[in-house]
Amino acid sequence: MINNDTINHVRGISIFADDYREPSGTLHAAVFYSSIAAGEIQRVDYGEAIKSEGVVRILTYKDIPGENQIGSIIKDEPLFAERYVHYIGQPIALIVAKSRHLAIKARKKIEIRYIPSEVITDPREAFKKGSLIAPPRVFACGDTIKGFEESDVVIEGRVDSGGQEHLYIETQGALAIPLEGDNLRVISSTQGPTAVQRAIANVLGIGMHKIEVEAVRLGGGFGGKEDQATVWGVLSALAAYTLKTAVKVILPRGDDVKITGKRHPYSSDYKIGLSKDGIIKSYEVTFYQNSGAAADLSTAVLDRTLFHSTNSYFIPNVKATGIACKTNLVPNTAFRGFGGPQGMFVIESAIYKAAEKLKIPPHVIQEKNLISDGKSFPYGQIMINSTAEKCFSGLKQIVDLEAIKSETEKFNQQEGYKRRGFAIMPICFGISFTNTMLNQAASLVNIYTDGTVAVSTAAVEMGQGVYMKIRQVVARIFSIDISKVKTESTSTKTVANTSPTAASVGFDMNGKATEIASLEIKKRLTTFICDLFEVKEESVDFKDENILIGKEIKMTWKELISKAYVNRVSLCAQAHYATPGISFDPGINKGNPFAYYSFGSAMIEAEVDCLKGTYSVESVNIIHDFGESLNPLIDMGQAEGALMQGIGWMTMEEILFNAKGILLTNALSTYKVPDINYTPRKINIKFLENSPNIKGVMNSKAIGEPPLMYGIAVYFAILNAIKSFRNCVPEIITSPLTPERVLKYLYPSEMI
Ligand code: MTE
Ligand code: LUZ
Ligand code: MOS
Repeated sequence: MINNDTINHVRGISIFADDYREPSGTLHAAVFYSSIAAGEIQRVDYGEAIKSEGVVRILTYKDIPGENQIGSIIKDEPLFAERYVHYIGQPIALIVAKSRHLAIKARKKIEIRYIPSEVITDPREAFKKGSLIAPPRVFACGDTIKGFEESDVVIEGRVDSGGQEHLYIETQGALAIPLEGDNLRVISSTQGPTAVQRAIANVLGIGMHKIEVEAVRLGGGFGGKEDQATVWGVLSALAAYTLKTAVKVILPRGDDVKITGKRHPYSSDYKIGLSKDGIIKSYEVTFYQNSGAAADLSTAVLDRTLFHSTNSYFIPNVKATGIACKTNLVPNTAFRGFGGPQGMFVIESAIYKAAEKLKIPPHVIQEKNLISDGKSFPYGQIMINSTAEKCFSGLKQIVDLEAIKSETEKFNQQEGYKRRGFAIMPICFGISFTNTMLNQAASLVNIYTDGTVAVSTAAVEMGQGVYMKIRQVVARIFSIDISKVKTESTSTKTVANTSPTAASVGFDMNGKATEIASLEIKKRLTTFICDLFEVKEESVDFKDENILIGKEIKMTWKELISKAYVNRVSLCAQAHYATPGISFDPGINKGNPFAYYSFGSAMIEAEVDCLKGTYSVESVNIIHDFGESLNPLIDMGQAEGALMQGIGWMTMEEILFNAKGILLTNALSTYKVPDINYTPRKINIKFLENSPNIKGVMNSKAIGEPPLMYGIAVYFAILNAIKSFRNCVPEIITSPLTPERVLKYLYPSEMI
C-alpha cells in the first residue's frame, strides 16, 4: 500500500517546520558560536552587531531565567557558553533579527577574543589524559584468558571507524509562538518532543505544562534529531518568551553541518581466539569512542556498542570495554544503528583477519558461530526465536557461493586493472531502547460522528512511514478504508511524556498502543451491537465498513458510529503501552534488555579499478527477517535506504577534522554521499518466509535501523578485490574505505 506522504513529498506540498504558517511579525534568529575548539572567552563585543540593520536583540547566558543547562543524560552541556568554550560550534549567543539574512549579516560583526588552550581531537589521546565523559563500562562473560589458552590461533589488531553526517534533507530548526500568559507553542523538527519540552521548561524556569511541543513531520532525522533538536527548540523558545513575539531558528545547511553532532568515530583494539576449524573461543575488545565535548547520548550509544560487540555470534568468553572519551569536537550523537555498527565492524574485522590466518573463508567462521536458541549473549539475555541460521542458509540458497567464487576468480585472472571481491554480513540487532524506562508509548484514538478517525501517538514521522502503518492498524481493526483514518501531528499536548521516536521501536510501541486503544473502542461498539440486536459477541463481525451478524449485513460502519453516539457510547480511547518482559541492571550489566532481535544476512560484490582506486558495488543480495510485514513497500524502502547509508558510511563518507578541531569536510563538495550513480547495479532483498513475530504489531518486525549494518559487507568485498591484485591485508582496518585509502592499500606509501 503506497504511503501518500510519498506523493505529497514529491509534489512539494508536505508541511515541514519551516513551512508552518508563521504568525505575523515573526522574528528570525541565527546562532553565534565558538570559532575555536578550546579556550577561554576573554571579551565579546556585540556593539556593532546590535546596531546592524534589522537586529532586535542579542541573547546570551545572562538572559536565561532558569538554568543554563540542556544536557539530557548527564548535565554537562550549557545552552550558551559562559566563560569557556569546548568545541567549534558551541553556541555563545543568539542574534534575533527581522530576517534570517539580517541575523547572519549581524553575526559577522560580533568581535570576540579568546585565550586558546590545548585541543584534543583523538579519543586515545583523550583517554591517556584522563579526559572521559563517564567511567569505562565492561560487559563480560566466561573467562577470556582461559578461552585464549584453549584457542589454536589468537590474533590481535586495531580497527578504526569514521563518523557520519546525517544529512537529513530538512536542516534543524524550530518556531516558537507565544500564547496567552507565559505559555508557548513550539513547532520543532525533533524526534523527541518531550525532550524539547523538558529542556525549555528547565531553561525558562517554568512548568512543562506551559509548553507545548509539536512535530509536524521531519524531513529526515536518522538519529540526528533524537537529542540534538533540543537546542534549537530551546533557543527559539527563549527568544519568543523574552520578546513576546514568535521566533524562528532554522539552521542554514552550512551551520547544520558544522555545529551539529554526527555518528561517533571509534578506535578499537581487539584480541580473538579460535579453534583451528573456526570456532570462536574468546574475544576481548576495547572501544575508544570519540564522544566529543559533551555527553549528549554518548553513554547510551556506547552501551549499544557493547551489546552488539559480538554481532550475531555466540562466544563463550567475552570481555568488552567501552570508554567514552571527551574531545574538543562537536558532541557526537545518535545515528541509525546507535553504536551497533561500530561494535559489529570490529568483530567482523577480527573474523576477517582470523580467516586469513586460518586460511578458511570468513563466511565459514561466520556461519559456524551464529547464535542459536538457548545460547546467551555476554549480557545474559538468552536467545529465543533466532532466525540467524535460517537467514544465512537462505542467503546461500539465493546466491550460489561456489559459482560466485569461481566466477570471481576467473574475472580476477583477466588482464587489466579490474578486480572483484565479495563478502557476507549477518546481522543481529536488539529491538528495544537499552534504557528500559524509555520503552513506553501511548495513543489517543478519536472516532468522529461521521465514522472518520484521528489518531495521536508519540511517534514522530520522519520519512520512515510510521504514520501510514499506524493508520493501517486502525483501518485493519475496524475494517474501514484507510482514507477514513488520519494521524495527527505529534504533540506533547495530546500524548505526554513521550520517548523519542528512535531505536527502531517507534512503530512497534506506538502501533501497539494504537492497537490497544482501538480494540478498547471496538469492544464497546461490539457490546453496543450485541445489546441492540440481542446477539452474542461471537456472531458480530466488522467487515469492509459493514457490521455483520452471522453473514448478514445489519448496518454500515457509518450508521453504527452515528447510533453509538446517539446512545452515548464513548468513541474515544487512550492507551499506554510498556514493552513487557524487559529489564537490565546497569550495575552488573546483565539482564534481558531486548523484546526480540532482528536478523538477516547480506552478500555484497564489489569491483575495484586498481589503477584509479575507484570502485562500484556490483550486487547486493539479502535475506532479511521482516516478520509479517504490515507494509512491504515501506519496509523495503527502509531496508534499501539503511543499506545505502551503511555502504556510504563504510566507503565514501569521510569526516575530517584538522588538529585544531576545524571540520574540513564541511560542505557537499568535500563530503560525498552515495548518489544514484553509486547505487548497486543489482539489489535483491528477499523477505524471510513464514516468520511471524509474536512480539511485534500484528506479527511485524522493527525495520528502521538493522539493515544499515549490511553495508559493512562492502568493506570486506573491496578488501578482497584489492587482495587479488596485491596480496596483502591492511595492518589497521580503517573505514571509510575511500578511493584514496584504496590506492594506499594497493600501492604502499613508497610507491606513491
Ligand atoms: N527513514 C527515513 N526515511 N528517515 C529517517 O530519518 N530514521 C531511521 C529509521 N528510518 C529515518 C528512517 C532511524 S535512525 C530510526 S531509529 C527509525 O527510522 C525510527 O522510526 P521507527 O522506530 O518508526 O522505525
Ligand atoms: N536511543 C536510545 C536509541 O536512547 N537508546 C537506544 O537504545 C537506542 N537505540 C537505537 C537508537 N536510538
Ligand atoms: Mo534512530 S538512531 O534510533 O533515531
